Amino acid sequence: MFKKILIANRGEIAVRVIRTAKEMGIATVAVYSDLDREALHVRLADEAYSLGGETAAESYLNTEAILNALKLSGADALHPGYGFYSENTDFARAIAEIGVTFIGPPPEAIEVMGDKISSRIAAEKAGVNGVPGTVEVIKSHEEVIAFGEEYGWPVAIKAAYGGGGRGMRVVNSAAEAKDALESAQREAEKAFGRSESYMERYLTWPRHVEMQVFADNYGNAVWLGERDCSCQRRHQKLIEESPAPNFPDEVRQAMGEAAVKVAKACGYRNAGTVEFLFQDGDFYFLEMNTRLQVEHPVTEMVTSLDLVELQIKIAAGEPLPFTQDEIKRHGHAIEIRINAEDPAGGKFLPSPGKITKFIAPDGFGTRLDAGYLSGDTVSQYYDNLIGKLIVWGPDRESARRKMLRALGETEIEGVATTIPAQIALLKEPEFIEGTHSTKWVEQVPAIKDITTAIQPSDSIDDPLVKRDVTAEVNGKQVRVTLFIPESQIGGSTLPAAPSKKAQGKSKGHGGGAASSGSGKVAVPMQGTIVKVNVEVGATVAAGDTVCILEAMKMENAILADKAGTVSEVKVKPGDTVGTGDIVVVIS
Ligand code: MV4
Repeated sequence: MFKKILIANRGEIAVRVIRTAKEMGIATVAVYSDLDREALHVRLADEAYSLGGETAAESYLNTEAILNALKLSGADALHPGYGFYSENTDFARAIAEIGVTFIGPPPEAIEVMGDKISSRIAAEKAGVNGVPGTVEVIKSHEEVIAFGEEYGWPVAIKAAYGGGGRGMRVVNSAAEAKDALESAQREAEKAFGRSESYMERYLTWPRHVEMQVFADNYGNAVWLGERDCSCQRRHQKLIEESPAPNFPDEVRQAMGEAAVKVAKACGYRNAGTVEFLFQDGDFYFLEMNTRLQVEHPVTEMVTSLDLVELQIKIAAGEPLPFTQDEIKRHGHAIEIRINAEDPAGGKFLPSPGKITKFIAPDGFGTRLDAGYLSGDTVSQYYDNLIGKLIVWGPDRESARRKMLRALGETEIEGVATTIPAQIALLKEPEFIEGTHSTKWVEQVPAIKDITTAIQPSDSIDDPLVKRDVTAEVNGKQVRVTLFIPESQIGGSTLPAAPSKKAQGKSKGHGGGAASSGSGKVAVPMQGTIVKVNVEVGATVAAGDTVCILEAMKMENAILADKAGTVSEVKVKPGDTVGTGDIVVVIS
């Protein structure tokens, strides 16, 4: 077994892994960016190493800094969590080269499942079908028309090297084929650098049902059960549950066996998830996620298995400790993702800031996996998942009621959260009946009616000031870096220095409230300008798009807040902007 695991991640998933490693008697090593110096995962780990930097690229994606932390700590294994390096085969190979075990699948399996066409071919070879369609790259729109005429409309055009719905177009008739193909290829080229597309029959009311699998190094592979993640908005999951509602046991069995076949076909090891679309009693392979997923706790709650413990044991070379027949599922689990986003008006705008109050729910069958406590700050630079609330009940309706009860006692102030949206969704008849689909959330009127004002934080930030001082440890001089609250510096003997600029804090949610009507058009969130629609001297009407901001994997139109003449354009395509930055001035 490993002696020391470095967790190359942050937030709730780093906390999640640290907890299990500690329970197994394994030492834990955290890594952190400058902004996460006092984050919960750092506080809980046995040791912590600075990566430096603020953005993900500067810190959690800084290979050299992580390799250095591995060397300094002497960790013999690394858990990547999800995101960041979890599906990066160059990184997995780089740590293997210095003798550190990557707690995850082999790089070859990650590569096979990394693109849509090769994963679809791998699944089909294993006898598991995707939605009826082609595995060849589309050469002309005539192929789309021929396919639609043969299999029926609508047809989905998808990016071969994409994901998350980008580069996907729904074609309803022959007349739409040409424009849709061109538009899909353009978006794929822009998003993924490759325009290749393929097509499938488009399912109009599918559910997203995924199957958790595990494989060891000795040819054993099992499925643990499915999760229904249909309740999502723009590919951001809001509610996940297991078992899937209205899901016959024969289908579960067949899907589980199909998932194991896919895993075996690609030489899979460790934890993986095979995603399917489910409609009218049939399921179709979509893709395989070669990592531990955010929603893994619902599987843990119904199987009573610790998936992180299993991951660590398998990576350490232990065989799966049970056979397929020994896996038992009982009851029903529901998870909601608590994101620092403001669902007001159905917009779900990022809401970073300091969590000034966080009262966690409790009680029988209630589990909170959070990466933050009261007083911690959610940075604009990372994923804004504060944590997950997971409940277990003997059946779906009791779990649903327990979730509403638990959400009712949860209090979060300082940042807005998605909780009001989840409360509304959990009360909708379609959710209660389990007749919703992946297209449902966007149609629920109650979501657009949410008026949650952000609970503002009135605490004044006391920025930390960095000081290098000389200290003596057992008589030996060492240079020590201290981070001291600015307010405590006044009367001290430490040298005075200009205070660190306070982190950009956004108060102007909802499309640049700070500039409303002023003509100073600001962006509501951090992102990249992908298009500028106006030039100096142009006449604009209020509501005209002045530029397109790409943020949170989506394009957002930035609108003129008043009519007038453009007097300044401060950005060009490719520029990165921060929350509240002014992009265009209208006079
Ligand atoms: C589909 C589909 C319907 N028919 N394919 C979107 C992202 C990508 N991973 C697959 N996606 C879909 N593919 C066919 N042939 C509907 C979706 C889809 C979806 C799938 C899973 C989870 C959420 C979704 C939301 C919208 C559309």
